[in-house]
Amino acid sequence: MSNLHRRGISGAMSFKPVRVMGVLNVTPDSFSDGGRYAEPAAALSRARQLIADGADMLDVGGESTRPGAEPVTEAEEIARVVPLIAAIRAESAIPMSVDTMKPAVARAAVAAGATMWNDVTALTWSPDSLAAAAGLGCEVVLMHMQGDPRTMQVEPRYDDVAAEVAEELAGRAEAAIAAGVAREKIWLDPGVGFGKHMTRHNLPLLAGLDRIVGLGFPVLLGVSRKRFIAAVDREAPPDQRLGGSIAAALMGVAAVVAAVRVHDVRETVQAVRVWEAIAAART
Ligand code: HH2
Repeated sequence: MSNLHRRGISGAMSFKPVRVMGVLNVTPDSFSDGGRYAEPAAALSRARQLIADGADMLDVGGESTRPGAEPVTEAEEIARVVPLIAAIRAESAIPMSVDTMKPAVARAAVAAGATMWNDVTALTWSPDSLAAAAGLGCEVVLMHMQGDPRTMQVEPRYDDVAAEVAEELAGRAEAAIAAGVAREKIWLDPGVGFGKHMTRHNLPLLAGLDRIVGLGFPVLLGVSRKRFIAAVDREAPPDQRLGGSIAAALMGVAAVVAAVRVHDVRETVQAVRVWEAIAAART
């Protein structure tokens, strides 16, 4: 059975709508929204807007992972994300991840109400990461990256990108389980744009998403506003990449990812609901 069939047509039993995760970056330098929500009041009102727009989950980040980004101290990152997570939790039960590599930030965020640790280093940043995730008992996203944010775009190399990413993610999932993370808490993410050539790697990775979905864990896909969109079409700043973001997110829906991580929640929710409604109407 094709993935398309699994997502939409094989009957209500197997039909699971894709979830939309709204991005909330409280950083001065994120690639598409840096500086816009650095003030606490602006960040909280953005969170409310994302929820009103139909977000099923939120992802709060206090350190940019864009290529070449400078690291942030633990204390600074905690100061950025923890009060915001607590303020959102005070008014909403929405599932919420913290986008961080640092175990101390993840611990503080979960104590404040985060339900998921989104780690772009797949629990490799610190020797304490695996044990910290096991101890927290929250959901955890293991994202694939070749290299680290400062150097990852210098010269990424793969022979078969989708197969290699799938194999490495399977290895990280095994490591997490061996360290005591419950299997059902683990999500995988192919890490589009993280140590991948703009078109030579990101496109075959997206075309081969079923390799990663086939590992049997829920998959989170982040394509929103990423640079490869401008490389495929024409040069455009991040906030003018909505069409490409939606097209790539729908490729994920077709491949049966569990959730898409996006900046433009309302538009993406509308696109995936229409996609799913048409798929469900097939006979
Ligand atoms: N992409 C970004 C950041 N975190 N986490 C996961 N799991 N998957 C992704 O694809 C992903 C991620 C980059 O986007 P953004 O948060 O908008 O920018 P920045 O890292 O500059 O804050």
